[in-house]
Amino acid sequence: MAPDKDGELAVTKFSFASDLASKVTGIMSEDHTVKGLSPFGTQYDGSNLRIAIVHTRWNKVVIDALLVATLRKLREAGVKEGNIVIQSVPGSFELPLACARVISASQIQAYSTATDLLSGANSLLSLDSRPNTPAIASSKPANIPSRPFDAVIAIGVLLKGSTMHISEAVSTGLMRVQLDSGVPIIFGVLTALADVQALIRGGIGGPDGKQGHNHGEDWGAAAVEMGSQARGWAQGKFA
Ligand code: DLZ
Repeated sequence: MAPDKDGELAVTKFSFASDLASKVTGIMSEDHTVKGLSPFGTQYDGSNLRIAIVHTRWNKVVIDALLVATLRKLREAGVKEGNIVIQSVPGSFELPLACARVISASQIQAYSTATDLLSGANSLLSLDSRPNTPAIASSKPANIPSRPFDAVIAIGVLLKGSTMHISEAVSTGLMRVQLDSGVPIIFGVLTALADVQALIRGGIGGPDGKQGHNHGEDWGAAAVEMGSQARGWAQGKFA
């Protein structure tokens, strides 16, 4: 006996659903679609970059894991220890202001270094040839890094539905900071529906504490890529 119309529809629906499910499973098992940043052809050199990380202290266990992976990736890309500045803030809501101020602080540092160098050069020009005079000694620039930050990584973990309004404010705020300052802000703010999801996204989920993908790696790589690109663009160069 031929199946009735509803039966056919049900079978068709079922096979469509199972096809879709297997496609989704297939997609999810491919690393780069779901699990993180797809590798880019260019290998960026971070050895000349200066990068800030601003992280929150809410949900510290996940934050610590994200921070470790971010730092590991920066070091792997050649970013020097002395060129990484880490600052902490209470929660994600504080991230936009902190990132904006941290960028300004690095510009102030760079400006004072340039001024020190200039006044040092001026003093040298006005000096006679006596070596090691106090004026020469004081003309050495203080040990302040001479570059403003090339990129800032903002790291936070927002948990559960009650923080969704914070999440929106933070992403809008961080976007504004990067567009206003011209300094790339790497968006390292996870919004998770439950603790378990946050742990997975910090690569410390599951019973063994090793499940998931640590997004900090992606943020470290993104900071080096965007920092290098933005510096090139500022000089009229394309990679
Ligand atoms: C208030 C609050 C809550 C409920 N949850 C989180 C969170 O899950 N993650 C986070 O980073 N911060 C949270 N905060 C704190 C706010 O971001 C902010 O620090 C305070 O409201 C003080 O401005």
